[in-house]
Amino acid sequence: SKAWFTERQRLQKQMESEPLFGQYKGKNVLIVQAEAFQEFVIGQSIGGEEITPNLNKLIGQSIYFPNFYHQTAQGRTSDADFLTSCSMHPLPTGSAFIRFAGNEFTCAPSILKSQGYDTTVHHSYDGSFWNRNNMYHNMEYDQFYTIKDYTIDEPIGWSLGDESFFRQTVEQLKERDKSPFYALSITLSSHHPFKMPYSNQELDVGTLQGTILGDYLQATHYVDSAVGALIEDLKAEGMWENTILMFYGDHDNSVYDWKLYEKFFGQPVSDIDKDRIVRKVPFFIHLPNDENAGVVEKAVGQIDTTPTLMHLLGIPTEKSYLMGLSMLSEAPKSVVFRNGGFTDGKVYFVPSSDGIIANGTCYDLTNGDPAKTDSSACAAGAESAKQDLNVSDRVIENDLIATFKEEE
Ligand code: GP9
Repeated sequence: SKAWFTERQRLQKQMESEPLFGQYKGKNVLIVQAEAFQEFVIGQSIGGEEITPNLNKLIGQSIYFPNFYHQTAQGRTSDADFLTSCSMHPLPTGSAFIRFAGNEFTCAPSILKSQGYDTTVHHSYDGSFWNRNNMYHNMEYDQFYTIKDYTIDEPIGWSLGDESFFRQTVEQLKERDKSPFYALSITLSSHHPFKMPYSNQELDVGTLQGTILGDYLQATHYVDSAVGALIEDLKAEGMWENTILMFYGDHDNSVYDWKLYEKFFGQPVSDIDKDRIVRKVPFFIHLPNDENAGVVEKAVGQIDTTPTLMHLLGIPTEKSYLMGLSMLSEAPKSVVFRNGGFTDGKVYFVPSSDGIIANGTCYDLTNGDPAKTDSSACAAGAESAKQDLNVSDRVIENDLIATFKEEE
């Protein structure tokens, strides 16, 4: 496991000579982790209206990754947080936040704290959910703002509507008045089963009215408008131009009634499309002055989030234990899923339930429509995916980062 990380750190070190490394040194960072926010709604319309007009507009002003995959497992939102902040795989069972909150990790907040950043995390729900209180303490956040720190002036679903949540989060950052800051804000309004108050159901979803997918579209439309308001607020407060904003979805929506999706898309959905719809979430990086905007098609995953951020901020990671690689680098990479599947953008591997690689299904992605191909085309990638998952599990289950650090 140590050798695996030594090799990874060598690759990360190489990336320090790439053009974007350190271009945004010292900038503030605001991350939005959006509840159950999937990629398939981006760019789509229903009843003549765009579902996500604000995010659609943001595509032209950001680095946008349409092939960004969530890699979560049973730990759901906590897995997304662990993947993106700590750059390790989730566990095969349970949540690392709950099972190993006392371990040594090298997560974004502690790395940034050591670089002089003020680090905060904001989520308007009970601080004990997913064992966040303990895990965030371990991750060395300066402060965790929970439901106790918010005024519930827009009640939606489990707690507070995202629009008010964002507004109060910006107020909290203003009150702290510390620079540079790193803030993670975790939304909640679009939580399953996606029932929004009637007055927030703005779309005409037609025949999807009264279905869970129709409700989901209404919820994502609401989240999009909350993000639009957040951007306006950041501009009004003079924070927009000195802050890196990242936005990504945490995991899928648990809606697997494919008849509903076929109605929505107006066409049948193939097995491989189902797999990819479930796994893809959007990822945006907005840089000051809309710099470096463009769509990057390469396959990337949640585990690459912290290495990408460190790349932009110019913070070396060879003393950290991060399993991902910067999405901004040219280096080839592949995205590993907890079930042993993976994609490198050229092939996409769906493992069989017996775990035998030769029994899995390998798709060729290079000719437009994904086509089944011989499983041998995925064999090496699947082997390496298995190894990555084993390394991650071994390190977490035996608290090996603590050992590595002792040996440094
Ligand atoms: C609760 C929220 C939801 O605090 O993060 O978590 P989920 O149920 O989506 O894993």
